[in-house]
Amino acid sequence: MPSRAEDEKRRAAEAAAELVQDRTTVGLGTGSTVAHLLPALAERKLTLRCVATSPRTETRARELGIVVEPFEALERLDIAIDGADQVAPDGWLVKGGGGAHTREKIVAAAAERFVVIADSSKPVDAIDSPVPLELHPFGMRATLQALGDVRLRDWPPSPDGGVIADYEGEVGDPAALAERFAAIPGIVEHGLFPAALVSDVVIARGDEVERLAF
Ligand code: A5P
Repeated sequence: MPSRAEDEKRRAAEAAAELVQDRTTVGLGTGSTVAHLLPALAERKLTLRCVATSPRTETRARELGIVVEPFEALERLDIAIDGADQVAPDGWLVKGGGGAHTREKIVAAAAERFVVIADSSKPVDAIDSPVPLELHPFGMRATLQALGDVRLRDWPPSPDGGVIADYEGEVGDPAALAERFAAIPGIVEHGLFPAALVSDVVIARGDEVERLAF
């Protein structure tokens, strides 16, 4: 029997799949919540052009008959749907638990509408660490020194060759921390997603699905 969290992920994902319109371009996120989105989308049998944020998502989507194109082929996306590790009340997110946040942020930023899907464990009062990071391997010791409180994940590199790590220090104001990260050149991308990127958050709590518009 699926756990309550799995059930909530499925409910949120199914509600988001209903937001996708026929003959549109769609960004597919990564993670265990998106794993429920893919069959729900495939079942709708729409004509879509999709891009995937990870090889995992790409493989699974293709298995389900969803057309996935390289992102080099599309300029803009009508909609992107993805999970999150933390969702703050003001719409800021932490993403990258699956290490795919660089591609996820590129896809979210290219989408007219970015929809976040989440189970009830994801809303938080305030964004906290860990914040996932993708680091450039060149000069990594210098980058780690500049970052301070960071732990490297014992993971293979990202599909783009980046080293996946987690910032474990103080977060405070996420906008200020995002600026600090942006000023460290060895950080390829960080997992703080500003509220300005987010259009909708679909959260399942038990049988209820709540949709917040930003
Ligand atoms: C992948 O890199 C992440 O950003 C995921 O979207 C995030 O970690 C949420 O994952 P789950 O849906 O598995 O909780």
